[in-house]
Amino acid sequence: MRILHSSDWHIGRALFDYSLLEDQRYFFEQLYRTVKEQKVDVVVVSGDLYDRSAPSAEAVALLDEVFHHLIFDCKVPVLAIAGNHDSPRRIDYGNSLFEACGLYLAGSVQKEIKKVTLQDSYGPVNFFLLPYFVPHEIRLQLEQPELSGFSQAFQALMEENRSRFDPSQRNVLLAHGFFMTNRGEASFSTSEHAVGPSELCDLSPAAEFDYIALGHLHHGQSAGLKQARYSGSPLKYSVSEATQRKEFLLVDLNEKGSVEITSLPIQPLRDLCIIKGTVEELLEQPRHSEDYVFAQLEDDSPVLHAMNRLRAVYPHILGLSFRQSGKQGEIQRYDAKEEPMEELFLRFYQEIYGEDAPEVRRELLHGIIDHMEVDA
Ligand SMILES: [Mn+2]
Repeated sequence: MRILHSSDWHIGRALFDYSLLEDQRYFFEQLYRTVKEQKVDVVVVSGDLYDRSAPSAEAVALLDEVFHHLIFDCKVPVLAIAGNHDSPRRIDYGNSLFEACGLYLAGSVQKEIKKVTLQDSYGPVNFFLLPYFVPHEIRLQLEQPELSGFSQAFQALMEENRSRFDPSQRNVLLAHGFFMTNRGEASFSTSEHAVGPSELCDLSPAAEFDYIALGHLHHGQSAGLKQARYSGSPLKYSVSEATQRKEFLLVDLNEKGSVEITSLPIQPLRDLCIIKGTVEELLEQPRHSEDYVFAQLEDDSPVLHAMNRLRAVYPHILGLSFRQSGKQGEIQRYDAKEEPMEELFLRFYQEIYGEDAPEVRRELLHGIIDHMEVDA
């Protein structure tokens, strides 16, 4: 059985002011092509289908279109769970009806983990769909108030479902959260839900699964066990993800014990890059001008209207930063207690514009300060 594992679609997400719906649509076209070309048997999505718990109408319509296309045009079943960005109850909507078409959704965590069994020539493959949970939900579901933390809650839930797990068959777990067996390997980006040590969930109780399809971390990686993988998000969803490589995972489960994982790179409509140089350099020799760019400016002093000037050449510029350290980049101190306000302003003006304020502006400034002092 060939599984395509993806996660963290975050449909409806915006990057600064730019809606990513067009970029997401472009990604889904690639998903459909890959499913057909690679003869995928089932698509699994490990949470964060939407970016928000109350997604926009456009986002809902896009996910609807994606599920429809995968099921009716690509003719593959789809298994998906809610992530921490999704509303569990909204993801649960219609799930018993949708199952008749081959769409299996798990929104809220239940005592009995949803189990979906598919068949191939080697026999059954059991998929366990565990949506994002917090320990409190497991305490309530299992009526075990003493459970503390993610690891204990997860272990208890696995224990509860042990009798439904046949280790002689092939078993796949879908889960969303910060699962690790080796913390040192984790790699985060700022677009993920803040991760603290208390959210770390030990994956060892699931060690018997043949494959664990994880979601939550946007950087594709192993979760300590070689058969436990984060597919990562399909697109770069924050500047901190600029250097990441985005991928689909193809997982081949043949006879029991045989698992092969292949990574397929995703080609974005627009990449997200960090560009470095002075404003003049970036304007004269544009690179990545069609991509989403974040400019790290290397000018010696602040540049007026830098954002607007760069936008003319980089229509998808996200933001910019000025050099923070070094003698020339040091920010001058302005202390109103030590210097008359008028002189302070003129010195500031000189620094920003590189020239003294003309007479007309000096007069204007003088008038304003006079007025303020009278008022005070
Ligand atoms: Mn998440």
